[in-house]
Amino acid sequence: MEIESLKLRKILNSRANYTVEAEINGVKASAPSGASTGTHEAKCFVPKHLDEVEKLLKKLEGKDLTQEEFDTKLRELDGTEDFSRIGAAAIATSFAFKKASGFKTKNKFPLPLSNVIGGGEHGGNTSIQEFLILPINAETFPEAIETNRKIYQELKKRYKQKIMGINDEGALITSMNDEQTLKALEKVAEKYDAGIGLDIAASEFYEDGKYKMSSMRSSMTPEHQFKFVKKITERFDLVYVEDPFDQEDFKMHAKLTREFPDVMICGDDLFTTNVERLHTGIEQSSCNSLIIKPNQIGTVTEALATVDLARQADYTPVVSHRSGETCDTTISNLAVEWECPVIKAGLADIRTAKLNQLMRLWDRSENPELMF
Ligand code: 2PG
Ligand code: MG
Repeated sequence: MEIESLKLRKILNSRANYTVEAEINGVKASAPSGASTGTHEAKCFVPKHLDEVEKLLKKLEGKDLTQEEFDTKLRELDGTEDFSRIGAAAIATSFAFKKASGFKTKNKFPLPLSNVIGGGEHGGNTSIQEFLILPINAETFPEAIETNRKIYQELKKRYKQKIMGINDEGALITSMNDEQTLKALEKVAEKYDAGIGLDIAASEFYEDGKYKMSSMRSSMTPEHQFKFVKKITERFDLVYVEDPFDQEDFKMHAKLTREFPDVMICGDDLFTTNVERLHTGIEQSSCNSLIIKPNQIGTVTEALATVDLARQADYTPVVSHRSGETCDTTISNLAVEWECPVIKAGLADIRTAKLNQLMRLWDRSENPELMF
């Protein structure tokens, strides 16, 4: 695609912080941002002198490039390993380029994995960051959305006295601790035939060799953490467990994957959408699934390379939003184009943009089907 015009600007995100919006040939896209970020992620900040970054990237105007060439140019112009020069402008422009060149439409759709109760870095009283539901028995995308929506609404009604608000991802904040939350969720999820998942985001409470879950008043060694995760996975029949251990602990992730080969054991902070880190994971058999957040690596091309490697190694790619979001819907289209069986997003607030985009694509598709 020929780049006729490229512009950058600051816009607000869901946390009332600034993020970067890019506009290429009149098509806009913006960068998301995380709160529980992995150490090995690309830097996704708003550059202090955005006008200078814009000037730098404007060198690409007039060029006719493929997505891969465009993303390589971004790397060259930035000149650092982790995009510490152009920050969030990398993923914003890479998304805008992809959007402007068009997505492939397919008829296979991801299953929505929805964050319904939350805590940790996103706000809430649990140390576990996300209590998720996966509508494993849904036969269509609208049916899947309806299951998750009903669960969210029923939680709101049933636990009214215990609900204190909603957090950064539109998930409910309650007065319950982690185990009480699981018990409460179990009742509602069972009723609607959905599976329960967790994003433990354990790196956020791993300190000096111990997992310190303040909500549970516990401080656990890695072995104890393993036993705890094993216990709740069995007791609540979890279908999905993300980041149960620290982001450097490939071994423990491998041990849990051996124990539960049929549960999606998913690496987010562990892999950071990075091919090299996924290679390490594959060598050690750590996890059988991974989170795909394009802004963790900085470009669409590199995120796709990670998806390709995941597929070769039989890891399930889960395309995911970030806790700091905009109404950008690029990841919804990418989940379809890349045939990723699951998409992780919230159900309420600004997050509906991603799910509504998938509703539209489903509606327009001739013979749509769920991939999961
Ligand atoms: C996660 C994400 C999204 P954040 O940990 O999976 O839910 O959170 O964007 O804050 O890293
Ligand atoms: Mg995560």
